[in-house]
Amino acid sequence: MLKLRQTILLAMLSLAGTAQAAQPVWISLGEQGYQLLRKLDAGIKSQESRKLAPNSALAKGEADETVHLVAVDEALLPRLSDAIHENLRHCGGFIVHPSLQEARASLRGPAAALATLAPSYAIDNQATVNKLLPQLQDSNILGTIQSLSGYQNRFYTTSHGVNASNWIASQWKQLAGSRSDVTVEQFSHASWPQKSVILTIKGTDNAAETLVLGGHLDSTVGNGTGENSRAPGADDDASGVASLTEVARVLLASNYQPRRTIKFMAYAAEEVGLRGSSDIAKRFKQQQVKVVGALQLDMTNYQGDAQDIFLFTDYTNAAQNTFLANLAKAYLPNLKVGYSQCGYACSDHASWHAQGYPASFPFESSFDKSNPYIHSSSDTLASSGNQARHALKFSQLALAYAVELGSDGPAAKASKVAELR
Ligand code: IPO
Ligand code: ZN
Repeated sequence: MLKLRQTILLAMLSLAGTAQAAQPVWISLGEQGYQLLRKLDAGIKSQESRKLAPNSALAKGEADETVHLVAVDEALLPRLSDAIHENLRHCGGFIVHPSLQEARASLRGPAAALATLAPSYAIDNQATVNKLLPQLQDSNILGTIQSLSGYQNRFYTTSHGVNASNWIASQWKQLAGSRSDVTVEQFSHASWPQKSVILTIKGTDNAAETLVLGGHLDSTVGNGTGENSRAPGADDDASGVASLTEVARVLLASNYQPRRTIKFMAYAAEEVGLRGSSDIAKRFKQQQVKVVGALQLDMTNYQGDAQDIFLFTDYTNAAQNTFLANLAKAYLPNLKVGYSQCGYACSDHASWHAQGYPASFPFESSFDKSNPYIHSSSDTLASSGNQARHALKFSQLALAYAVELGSDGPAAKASKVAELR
């Protein structure tokens, strides 16, 4: 009798399982996030844990952290994201891995960097940068934020989220015009319908080396975000995509031709574990694309603190961060630069960092004074004061970054020229 009841119960459970399409996925997360996860489901157990050595190759801020590898039901992820956001004032806070094997690899730390990646951080393109900087206009950024936050939401599974990706692709195609060295593509992800968008300006003579400037196109209001949820995501992260769109506009309108290849990316599915950028960074690593630097703009338009731009020191590359501080000093001397940390893989820069690529994350405020409206229906332009002057500073820094790193040719060629003289 007991046996029969158990069998029926099991059959019901498995039926319920198919109806809900509950999918186990592998995630990694820090100690605090793990404890919150166990509050949501006490049955969950870490498959593997690793204590990060205080002076490992990982950047500071990641020190002393235990990282856990856990299999969880995919349907639990939005609730986990919420719990982390509410309790730790973090969002995301975990990384989704496509397989146990890849999850294990990630726990071993950032993949070894490709051997050739050591760009010169010389600042020597003053003429171009100073000509282009004044062309960046906050009114254009404002317009893009308005359009993107006008979508009901940009969640990675909704029709609106799909439409927002298509809209960015069509805007970026307009910027590209008829230039044959500029392409716009949508990167399809296997597990959800929202595509990432990539605009590429092909390098003239050092095209294999690539710069990535990215932000995420999706938005969320956390647990249960669906077709009818209102998630304007004006700051998180319409602002970052808008800052980048303005940089692309000015570079293309001026017919700037980089020597290295420059890629602008609007990532899908950041809010659910950096999934879009993780797919792309892994693909690039697999194809041995020489990414000499990745810059992430996620939240650029809410000034929460006295300083203008905060460089996040964890999950980022210290040398590239110093380069950004030097760019600000050289080109934007009125801006105050601060430093802060997330304490976890808080945005898409962490996806590039995890693959061993140099990544940086200039952010709108310190961690402690960050925008309190994100992940709610109040993340509107009004909550950022109906302006885009703060976001403009990030366009300026990103343009200087794109031109200074984008204008470098192959080192061997440069020395050959020197020999001939
Ligand atoms: C984010 C949020 C707050 C802070 I401080 C730093 C970074 C990233 C935000 N876009 C997010 O929700 N990531 O999941
Ligand atoms: Zn967010």
